[in-house]
Amino acid sequence: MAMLNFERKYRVRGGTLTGGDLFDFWVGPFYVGFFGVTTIFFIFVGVGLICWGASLGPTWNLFRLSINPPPPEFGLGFAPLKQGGIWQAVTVCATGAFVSWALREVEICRKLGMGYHVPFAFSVAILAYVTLVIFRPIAMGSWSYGFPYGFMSHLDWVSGTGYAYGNFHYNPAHMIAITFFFTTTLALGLHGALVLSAVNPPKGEVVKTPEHENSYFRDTIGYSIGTLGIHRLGLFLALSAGFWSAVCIIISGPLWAEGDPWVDWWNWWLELPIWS
Ligand code: 07D
Ligand code: 07D
Ligand code: U10
Repeated sequence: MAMLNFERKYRVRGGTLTGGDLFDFWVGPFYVGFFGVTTIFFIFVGVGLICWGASLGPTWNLFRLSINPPPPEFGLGFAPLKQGGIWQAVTVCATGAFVSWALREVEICRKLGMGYHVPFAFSVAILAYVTLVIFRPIAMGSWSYGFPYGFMSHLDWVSGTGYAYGNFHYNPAHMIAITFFFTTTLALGLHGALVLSAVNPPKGEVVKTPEHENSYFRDTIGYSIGTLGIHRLGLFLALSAGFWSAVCIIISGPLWAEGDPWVDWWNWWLELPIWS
């Protein structure tokens, strides 16, 4: 069915989570809905606050702009706007916008009668963000542990936090997360390549079937996971990458901070009796 016909058929009322028919309409290609309105609200307030924060600061240089979290002395309290309060308000807006976006995705899934896989997947990204700027700062007793909102400054934070825990590469959950990230790109590379090799042949050649795809991997590695299976695996790999990222940072500080943190953690391995 052509897209325009399909849209006419499915663009009907219903499936909303809240607000009934209010906002149950489209603007151009975009579905609006109650959560579309809250998304736009949080984007405008959040971006407005960032612009205001920038206007106070020493520069408009996009690489140097940074909205910083409050200094440690404010603990978990509210900070004055110009001393980290803007960061706190932007954090509320960003979280509000991300959660609204996920709920708008849920409403679109309901309208289409589809599963909730996409909003579920986005929720894992939101979990990683919220772990960095809400859960971990709360566990550490101060908002100052959140990352600053700036192009370069957020990189400084990653580097600084990494070195604060010795060698961050020794963090076992960081290792698992990285392995999942690498495996995700490998799987997507293989999948994109396999599908194109089968269904996008040169002019004049016939399109191949899923049996061709299965046979390719059975011939190469002895097993094919199948056409549905590769999408399940891809989703699992990608979500695991985000999940273990959240784990690797929430345990850095709240759970493990002694000595030369992540390097010393491995002492249990060095001390295993089998080595002596
Ligand atoms: C391709 C989908 C499109 C999204 C894009 C990002 C903004 C910010 C603000 C210019 C894959 C849109 C960007 C809305 C505009 C200003 C001031 C997604 C795609 C194109 N980072 N990070 C980037 C964010 C964290 C890290 C780039 C966001 C953590 C490292 C971009 C968040 C840690 C490197 C960016 C976030 C961390 C980057 C490209 C939130 C650990 C890089 C992102 C909300 C996760 C790379 C200069 C991209 C770079 C980079 C955005 C969080 C580490 C500016 C929105 C604190 C090491 N990050 N980041 O393509 O070039 O994502 O940085 O959590 O090397 Mg980051
Ligand atoms: C948080 C993004 C959420 C995004 C959302 C959406 C918009 C809208 C609009 C485009 C999680 C935002 C949307 C704004 C945009 C439009 C229109 C994603 C998030 C909700 N590391 N490290 C990780 C590697 C080192 C350190 C994660 C590799 C060093 C610290 C990942 C290497 C040291 C932290 C990872 C490496 C160090 C991390 C990041 C290699 C520094 C974290 C991915 C090869 C000296 C962070 C939860 C992620 C983390 C993290 C990979 C090196 C420190 C596993 C491959 C040794 C402090 N590192 N790292 O989490 O776990 O995405 O965050 O060297 O905090 Mg690391
Ligand atoms: C997949 C797939 C598959 C497909 C697919 C795809 C996965 C096999 C069938 C999909 C994949 C692709 C298309 C490939 C490319 C995708 C990526 C590389 C991922 C990254 C994506 C992007 C970088 C694009 C990001 C764009 C976004 C998020 C859209 C932004 C839009 C809005 C914020 C508007 C949203 C609308 C809402 C909330 C409600 C509607 C309301 C209105 C329209 C009212 C008007 C509002 C305004 C004028 C204000 C808008 C404010 C904004 C934009 C912010 C302003 C910011 C400032 C700085 C000022 O598997 O199958 O094929 O296709």
